[in-house]
Amino acid sequence: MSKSLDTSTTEAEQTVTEVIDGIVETTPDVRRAVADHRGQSNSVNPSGDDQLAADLRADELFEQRLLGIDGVATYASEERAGVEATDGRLHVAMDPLDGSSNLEPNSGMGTIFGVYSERPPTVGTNLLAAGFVIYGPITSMVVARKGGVSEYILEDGDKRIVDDDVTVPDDPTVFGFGGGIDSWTDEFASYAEEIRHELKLRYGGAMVADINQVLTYGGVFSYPELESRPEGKLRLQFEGQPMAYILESAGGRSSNGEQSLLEVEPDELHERTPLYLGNDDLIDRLEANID
Ligand code: AHM
Ligand code: MG
Repeated sequence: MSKSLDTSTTEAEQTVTEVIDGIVETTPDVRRAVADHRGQSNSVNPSGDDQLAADLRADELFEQRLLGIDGVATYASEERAGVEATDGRLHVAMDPLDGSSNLEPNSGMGTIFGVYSERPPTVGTNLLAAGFVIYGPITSMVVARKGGVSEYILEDGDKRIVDDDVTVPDDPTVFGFGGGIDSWTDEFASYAEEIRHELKLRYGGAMVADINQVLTYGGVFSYPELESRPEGKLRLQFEGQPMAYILESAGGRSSNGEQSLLEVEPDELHERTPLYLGNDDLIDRLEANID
C-alpha cells in the first residue's frame, strides 16, 4: 500500500508537472523510435498482442525518463507484466504506443498516460491527471488536470499551448466503433444502426486519434463488448481510465456499459473493458440501449 497523499499538495502538483514535461521531452526520441523500429519484435505483451520493436522502445524510453523523477513511485505499462517501483509518491500508467498496428500503413498513433495517487491496479477516481500525445502530421498533446483540458503542439521536446479550454462540442458529428460488425452484440448493433444515420463515420484504428476526433467535432467512440469477448479489447488502467478522465473533464461522459469507467475497480493490472466515450446524451442512449 502506498502512503496516503493529500492530492492538493504542491509536491504532488509539482510531480504531475514533471511527468507531463518528461513525456513532452521524450516524444522526439519516441518519434525516432517509431521510424527506426517498424518491424515485429517476436514477443507478445501481457494482453497477448504482438509487440512491435517500436512498442518496446517507446516503453523503455518512458520508463527510464519517468522513473527518474523523484516524486514518481511506480511505472506500469501495457507492454510489461509487472509494476516497476522506486521511491516516490505518485504512480504513472501508460500505453507507450497506442495504435501501433497503424505503423505499417503509416497512420496516426500516440501515447496515453495517467498519473494516479494509488499504485495500479486502482480506480480511475485516483487519477490526478491524464493525457495523450498524437504522432500525426504534427505532434500534439492533450492534458486533463485540475478539472480542465488543454491542447498543446509539441516541438523539439517543448510544448506550446493552442487551446486552454478543450470541451466536447455540443452538436456531435462523428462516430467510430471498433470490432467487426458481425462480432457486435445485437444490442450494440441496434445502437450503431441508429448512430450511423445521425453521425459521420470516423474510425482510424488508433484510439488516441479517434478520441481526438470526438474532442474536436463531438460524437462517440467505442470499442464495445463483443459476442466472443465480453470484456472488449482495450485495457482499463492504461487506456480506458485515462481517456475517461480526459473526456469527463472536457464535459463528456465515459461508460463501460453500466457506469463511468472512472468508478470501475480493476482486479488486475491488464484487465480489459468495453469502452464508450463521448457526448453525454450519446452515452446515456448507449447505456439505455444495451441495458
Ligand atoms: P494497441 O494499444 O495495442 O495499439 O491497441 C489499441 C488499439 C486502439 O488504439 C484502437 O482503438 C484499437 O486498438 C484498434 O483495434 P482494431 O485494429 O481491432 O480496430
Ligand atoms: Mg493501446
